[in-house]
Amino acid sequence: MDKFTQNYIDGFMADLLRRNPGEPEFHQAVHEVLVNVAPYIVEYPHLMDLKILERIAEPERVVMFRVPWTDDRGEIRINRGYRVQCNSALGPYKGGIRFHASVNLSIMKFLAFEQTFKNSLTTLPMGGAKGGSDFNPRGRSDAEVMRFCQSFMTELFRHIGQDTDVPAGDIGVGGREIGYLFGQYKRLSNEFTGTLTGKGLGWGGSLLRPEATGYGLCYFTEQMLGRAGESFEGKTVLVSGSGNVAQHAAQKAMRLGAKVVTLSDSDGFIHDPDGLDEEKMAFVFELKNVRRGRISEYAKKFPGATYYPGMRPWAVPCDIALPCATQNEIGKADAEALIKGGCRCVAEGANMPSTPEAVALFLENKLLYSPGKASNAGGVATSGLEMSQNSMRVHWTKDEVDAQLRRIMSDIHAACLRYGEEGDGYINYVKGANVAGFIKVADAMVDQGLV
Ligand code: NDP
Ligand code: 2IT
Repeated sequence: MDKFTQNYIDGFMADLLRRNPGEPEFHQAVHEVLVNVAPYIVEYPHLMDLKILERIAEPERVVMFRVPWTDDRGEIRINRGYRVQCNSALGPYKGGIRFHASVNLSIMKFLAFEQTFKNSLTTLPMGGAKGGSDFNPRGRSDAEVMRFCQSFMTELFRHIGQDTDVPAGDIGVGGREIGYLFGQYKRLSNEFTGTLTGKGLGWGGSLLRPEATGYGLCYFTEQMLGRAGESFEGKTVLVSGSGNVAQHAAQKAMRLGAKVVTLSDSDGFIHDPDGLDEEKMAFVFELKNVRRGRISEYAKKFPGATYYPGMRPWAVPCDIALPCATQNEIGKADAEALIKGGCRCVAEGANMPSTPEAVALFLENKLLYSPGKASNAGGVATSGLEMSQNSMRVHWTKDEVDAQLRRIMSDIHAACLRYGEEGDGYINYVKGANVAGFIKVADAMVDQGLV
């Protein structure tokens, strides 16, 4: 890299750190994009003069609010709510809501920033946002979750709308929570609109939205493998997490002929050397989505499997890894273990699951490696399809949605190839996704003037 570009990167990061102290995840996400798009910005100096990336890294609006609620014992609880509306150059703000004890401003800003580039890659008209709360739904009754969601929405509702900002699910927010949030939004606004996605199928939801992130991840991975003359057939696959994304990634990989041997949660992971099958998958769906149990129960039910408390799955030998739990779940030592265990492909279902050190190792060792903003975009893309169906007041069939999801994942793959080719035939999907996602947002911002 030439000195001018390096100086631009160094100056940008110094300014970002000064303006946003104590936000390590946000710094990490911006830095990853910056190093890839800086050469492009240097090549097209009007983007530097117009401070396009500086503007993208300053969210258009950040809302932080008190969320008071009462637990089942009558005790008053206080949580903090967030909505970070990062960028609206391409369409209404769009992005999930996360309920997890770890939620803070840094995590919300990193996710909203990532979402802006991801949504650009989907080819659909959506800006980028993220929201959430440090509320921990684990162990809470349905009534407590409902009261929390109602209180959260009582403030959020004034900041969102079908043409303004359309939230959806993320960690800790699934069908149940979207139902409670939608009910309260409808009550306060006195309108039945498509202002949230991931809705129930009977009241405006899209077929395949629950499956879309995991299925889309596998469609993208198929494209990567296909280009290298390979497929899922007969491959050993590690999946982390056991929530929405992990469940459907595991199910699709299995149906495409892979042997999926791990699942996890924040307490540990299970290793099933025989691999998942339809019966085991049905158990996992019931365990996690109906009983809201822990993944350790899998090993009690299926004695061929072993539960490893307090550990992550990355040391299990494999061909393909699909991290689907949370940010920074693959560190340097985990990446080394994956490579040592024979892993040739890492496709991210979670947002930013690999640390910068892990990403560097994947790229140095020329793995097929795709960042979340490319390979997990199928979820938000199908949210975009849900918005279209709501606006048109129609309901597409599963096959119609699936065909569009496959087309979108294939288009994202093509965009990565276009901007990620390294000359020797190796595709740097990180660079491809960052540059392709950036160009569309940047061009729209140039067209729309200084706002
Ligand atoms: P869920 O809440 O359904 O599942 C999350 C899973 O990850 C659970 O198994 C959870 O275990 C585990 N997990 C969460 N936090 C941690 C942690 N700190 N350490 C270890 N494990 C953890 O969420 P999703 O499946 O929806 O989301 C998973 C990832 O995918 C996130 O990064 C999310 O941002 C991303 N994503 C989600 C999309 C969607 O459509 N839902 C779309 C695109 C990306 P436990 O039960 O122990 O907390
Ligand atoms: O990270 C993500 O892309 C999501 N959680 C899905 C967002 C959405 O609006 O469907």
